[in-house]
Amino acid sequence: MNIYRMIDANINRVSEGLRVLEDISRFILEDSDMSRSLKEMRHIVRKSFSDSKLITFRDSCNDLGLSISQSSTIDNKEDLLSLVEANFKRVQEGLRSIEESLKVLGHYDKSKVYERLRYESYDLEKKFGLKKDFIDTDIYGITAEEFSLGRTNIQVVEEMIKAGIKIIQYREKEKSKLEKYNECKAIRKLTKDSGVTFIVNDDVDIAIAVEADGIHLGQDDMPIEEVRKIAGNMIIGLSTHNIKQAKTAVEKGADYIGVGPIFNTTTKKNVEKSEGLKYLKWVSENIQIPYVAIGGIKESNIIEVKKYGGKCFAMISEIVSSPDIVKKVESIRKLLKTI
Ligand code: 3NM
Repeated sequence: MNIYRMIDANINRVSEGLRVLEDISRFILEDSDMSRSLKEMRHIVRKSFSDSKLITFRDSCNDLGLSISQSSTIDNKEDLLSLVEANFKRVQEGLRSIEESLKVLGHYDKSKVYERLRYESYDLEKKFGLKKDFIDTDIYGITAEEFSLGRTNIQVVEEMIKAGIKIIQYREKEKSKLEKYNECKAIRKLTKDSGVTFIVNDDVDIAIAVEADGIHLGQDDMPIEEVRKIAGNMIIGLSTHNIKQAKTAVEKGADYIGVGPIFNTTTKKNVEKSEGLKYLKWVSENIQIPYVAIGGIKESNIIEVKKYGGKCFAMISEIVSSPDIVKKVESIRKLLKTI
């Protein structure tokens, strides 16, 4: 049956991806723990079929798996990071395909094993330590059309990109789903063409549909663990307002946290209170994942935020309400260099 051939091809794909990653961790990064974990995963993938009837189908179609792997250009990567990313993707896609095929065949227990392996692979990718540090940048731009002086979100994003902002979040509370989807699709194209990280606020479905780099959640949104199940390895950010929320975000697997509001803001409705700068200082000293300071940050107070441990600064009104976004960003950057 063709579905067994599909499983076989994917077993090969997953094992090959794991082998490449294992070799990188062993010979280049010299990370024996990582290399062992990847090896164990590879053995589980191989072994889980050797004790089953499926093996008969595997042997009969080795050629297919081989030809797929030989025609693949996945290893033509110019740098290690791209190679690692591509191979984790290959592993995760293969695991998902096997998982779904097994469900169709009625092998539900085995399909659960593959689902677990897929989640483990997300963790390993994070631990691999080669993931792009997407927040290793100074300014985090966020859209808000109502404060954009009559400009559209698309025009503002174009300005932000021109200004050299490297991470942009689409945040729009009042528009319809379709309007948001259309804008996100256009922004995805602009950000992709310019190598800017693109995050969608709240709407996990839109983030997935437009292939955004990440999704940003609030405390009242779906739990991170659930979002992780559908968003896979996408960046997941979470707004936090106090120490307890920050600790929980880390435990639940957030890739970064928003820390705020640092100062009073009228941009976000019903924002939770926070100890602002004091909370930011605590995060800077105690939290190991990336964080972004947010809430009421302006050119006039950003130095203070930096002194309390701010490294990446999210600003809405200060940027989108500026008549000349390029000049505003230039001026903020110049100021940030003074301390
Ligand atoms: N989140 P402005 S404060 C979207 O504290 C948002 O989590 C916040 O807008 C939080 O830069 C905020 O105009 C609004 O003050 C930030």
